[in-house]
Amino acid sequence: MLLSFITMRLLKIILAVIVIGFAISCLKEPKLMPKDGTTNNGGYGVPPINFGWENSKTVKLNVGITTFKTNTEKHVIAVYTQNPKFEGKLITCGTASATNNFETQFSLANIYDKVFIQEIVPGVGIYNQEVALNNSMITVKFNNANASLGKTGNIIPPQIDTDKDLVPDSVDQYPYDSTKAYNNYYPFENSKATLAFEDLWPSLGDYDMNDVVIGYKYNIVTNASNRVVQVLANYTLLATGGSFKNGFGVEFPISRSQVNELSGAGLESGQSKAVIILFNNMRNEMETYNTVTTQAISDSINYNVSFNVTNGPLLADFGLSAYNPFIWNNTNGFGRGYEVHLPNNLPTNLANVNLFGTHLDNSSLTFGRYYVSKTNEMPWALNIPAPFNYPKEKSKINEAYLKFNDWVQSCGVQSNDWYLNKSGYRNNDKIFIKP
Ligand SMILES: [Ca+2]
Ligand SMILES: [Ca+2]
Ligand SMILES: [Ca+2]
Repeated sequence: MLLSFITMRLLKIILAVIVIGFAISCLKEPKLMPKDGTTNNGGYGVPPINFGWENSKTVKLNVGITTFKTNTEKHVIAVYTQNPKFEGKLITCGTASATNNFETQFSLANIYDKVFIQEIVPGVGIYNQEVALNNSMITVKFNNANASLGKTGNIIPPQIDTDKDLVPDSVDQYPYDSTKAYNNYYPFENSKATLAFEDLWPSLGDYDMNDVVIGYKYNIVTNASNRVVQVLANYTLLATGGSFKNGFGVEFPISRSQVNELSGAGLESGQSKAVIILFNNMRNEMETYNTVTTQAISDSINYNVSFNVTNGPLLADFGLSAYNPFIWNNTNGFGRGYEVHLPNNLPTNLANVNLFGTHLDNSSLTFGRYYVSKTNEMPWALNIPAPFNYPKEKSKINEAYLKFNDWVQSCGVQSNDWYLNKSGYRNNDKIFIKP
């Protein structure tokens, strides 16, 4: 009796230790290196171990249909944030057939916990399903019995297919081009995400996150077989809040040789993957910082970039995301090797990995850990999946955004909308708002 009581107590204590351990480590694998004990953490307090600083999640989606009449029949799958009748935004779309499910991969802001999926059957109608994003890999089946037929606009015109790519004109976003069929977006067709960088790497910055600020969006064009054929990108340089001569580029998950007809940027040599360079020195792009309200304000700088992809990968492999954007410090005494990426994004071939682990950087090729600091795994860059009003010069991000600490301390569970302009979320005195 006593023995079993002691055993129960022991079990409860072990369970409690396990639960607490999980809670402070963001439910991820244990940390591999000890923290160095210094206290410079940008005023965020101590973030939980292994906090990823991510405002978006990656979702792999596999949509199958069980009711094809013939092996050649093709249906279109479209994935929205919610029912498009109620302002749902299109994320991704493609073809499903009896032999191939529609597989896709996309990054979506953590504020979304479900998606709305349509199966569009030419000549018949639209079937709808709402799916919870409770897993990073989601499998969905349409058997046209578990889905409700759309009530309006459900008569899809007859299967005229002008370009003969087997996607009917009515659902082909390029009805006169057999090499293209669908548009896929990050973050959305009519909305931009924002990259905010600190540029003092491998030293720690002041966390005003405004040294380089870039708004951007992607349209990844796929063909009738769900393969990537073109990348259409738009970037806007919003702020250059520092005296360093920073450059900016993006690495894409294809080889350099697959890029053709690039316009609006340069294709960097010495790289095995496709790396496009928008500019080498931000001070040549923008005259003033756009972070100081008493200083003259520069216009933001717009870059339209496009390239074709030869032998393109499936969208399920290429994904829809920020890809791998980075800045580097082109100032005398630094150089091309001083790359700064989003936390735990890989360096490019041209990064100087001998700088890893120097000063306050805690990157390690051995441990597969990149661009987080020794002091509490702080990032040098954030990706915000929405337009973002960045802090003024020398205003820390957590003083400008009042829910930021809550987001960090809760491991991203609470206040995952910290960057939105909601009542009580911002201290506008600390935020740069263009007059
Ligand atoms: Ca077509
Ligand atoms: Ca087409
Ligand atoms: Ca700064």
